[in-house]
Amino acid sequence: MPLKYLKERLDEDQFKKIEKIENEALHEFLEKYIEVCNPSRVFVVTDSDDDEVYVRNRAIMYGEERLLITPGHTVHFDNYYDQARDKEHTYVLTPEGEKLPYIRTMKRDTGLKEIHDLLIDSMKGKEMFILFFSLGPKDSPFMIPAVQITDSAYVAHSELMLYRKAYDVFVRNPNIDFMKFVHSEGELDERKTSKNLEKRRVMIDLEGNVAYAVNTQYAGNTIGLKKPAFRLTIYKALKEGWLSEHMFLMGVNGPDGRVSYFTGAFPSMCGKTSTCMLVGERLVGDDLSFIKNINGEARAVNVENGVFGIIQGVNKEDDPYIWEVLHSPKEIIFSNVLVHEGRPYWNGMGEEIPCEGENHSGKWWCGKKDKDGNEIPPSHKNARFTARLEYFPNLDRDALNAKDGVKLSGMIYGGRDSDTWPPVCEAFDWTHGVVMKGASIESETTAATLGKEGVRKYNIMSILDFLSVHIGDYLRNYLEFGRKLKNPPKIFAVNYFLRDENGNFLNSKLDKKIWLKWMDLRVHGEVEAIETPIGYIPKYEDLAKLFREVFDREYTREDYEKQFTIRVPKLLEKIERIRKIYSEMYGIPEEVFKQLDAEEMRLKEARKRFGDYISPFKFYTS
Ligand code: SPV
Ligand code: MN
Repeated sequence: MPLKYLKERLDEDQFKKIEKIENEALHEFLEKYIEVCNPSRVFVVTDSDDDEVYVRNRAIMYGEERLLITPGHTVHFDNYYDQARDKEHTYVLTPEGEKLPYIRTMKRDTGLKEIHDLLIDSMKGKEMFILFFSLGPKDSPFMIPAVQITDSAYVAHSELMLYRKAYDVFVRNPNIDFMKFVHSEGELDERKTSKNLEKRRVMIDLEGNVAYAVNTQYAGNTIGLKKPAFRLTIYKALKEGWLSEHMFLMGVNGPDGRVSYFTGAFPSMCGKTSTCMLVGERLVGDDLSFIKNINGEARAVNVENGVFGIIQGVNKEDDPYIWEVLHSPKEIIFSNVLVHEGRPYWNGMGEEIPCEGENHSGKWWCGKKDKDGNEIPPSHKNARFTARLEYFPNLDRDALNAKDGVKLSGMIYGGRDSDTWPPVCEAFDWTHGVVMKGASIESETTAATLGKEGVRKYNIMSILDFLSVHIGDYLRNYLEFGRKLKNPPKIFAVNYFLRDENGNFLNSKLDKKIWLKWMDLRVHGEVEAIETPIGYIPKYEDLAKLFREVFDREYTREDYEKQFTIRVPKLLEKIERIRKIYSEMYGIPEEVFKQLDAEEMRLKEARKRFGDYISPFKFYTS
């Protein structure tokens, strides 16, 4: 009897919290992992403020977080070699370990055995936290209830800031179905960071609706509700016919107080955060969106309730909202930054950084090298901040809390592309957009990632790292989703990284605001556009007007012409690359190849008429 077992293992006050929830599956789940992980105490986190304060205090008491000078601010360090998602050791468990393109899979039985062996006694002498959340707004058609078990007070604390607490949902709804997350940071070293990194594992059990992480603390591996859950929700969305996407959600302010909502998918470090945080627009979410068909309309919500954002490069001028949040006395966890005299510092903050302190490598000084001889920067390039969305002055609160989500006007896809796509382009229709924009995203590697710079990497919908289903099935569901909508969102592609033949960027950082304003006008049918072989692009006159209105800036015909030139050879090369990728997989929907062929034909015809590099003005009258 699970409840009997729990009564024996839990203190009376903690057991009472569990007893209030009538849910056999939950009781069995807790019994199983208390037995396996064998913690010395268990704390059940309800929705009360007291419980939250308890978790926060434990994070400090156990040394996983340390107080900084500003009230509410703490710092957390991950192991020097535990600074990012561990793709190598993340597995999607499939019945027989079937291969899926671009996904690391493992036979379910084997994976479950491996992870459970690692979990045995993993919490001995430690405290287990049990937490209840809702992915998406509570009591909404989007809600997915979830339970997290973890022995990390830092992980529990982070989740309380990033997700909607939902203990009450479990109490009110006996036997509600839920997603499950089990995490143990494993043995810690003297700096309170995970020690046995060679035994670091993340396992996604689709069939059991459980995700596991062990011997790691880095949030991208351990915060069950974030990326581990994402693999489970992608699978669930496929089964149920909706979309779970790696997308921000934002509102763009149009004329006369109108707001249009957009989602946006970008690989990391390609402008995702800077787009949804644009000054004067409305932030709803920065990382994950659920999109459902509600009465024939595509409606979207933010899965989360907070931001786990990259801190490198955040400065006063470019990121005023984030800067303001990071400098207010609010609850913020800084991770893997440099700390000197109780203050956090990070690369690219636009202020002088001290030459000593403590960072992810321990005691740090300017010029310090790691054991491979690499110079250690003040903060890790993936150093982050964790903050609640409610702190952001640009938050669209109503949209965040709307139970039916917001009506989606458009979906944006972007990547780092120096020479192929124009700055903004609207797809002809849903199918064209899904295939030729979303499923064709490529992004060039940057100095920030390991390996060679400027190498184009295929990254379908910017979701490749997280896919848990076959790409063909994923695409079929996407295509089908749009077909069932009365009026599908318009699909746009953007490219903030286009360069001229001398390698100079053709746009300034803020031009993206103009593209968004143009999209808003397009979704309301208020401006015309020019038809090109790859989709609709803006008319010069409309952009010039927007640049004038928004920035009081002149936008020249020369700039427009350079930016929106249709680069036929580059576009054809891209089609070749994408076609090759999809032809090497099985089970890809026929539409994918049809769209690629049709676009190739259009490009070749245009080349016959106008040549290789075609001025946008050429398409004005034709
Ligand atoms: C990303 O890398 O896409 C992130 C950070 O949002 S992580 O939580 O590590 O996935
Ligand atoms: Mn992300």
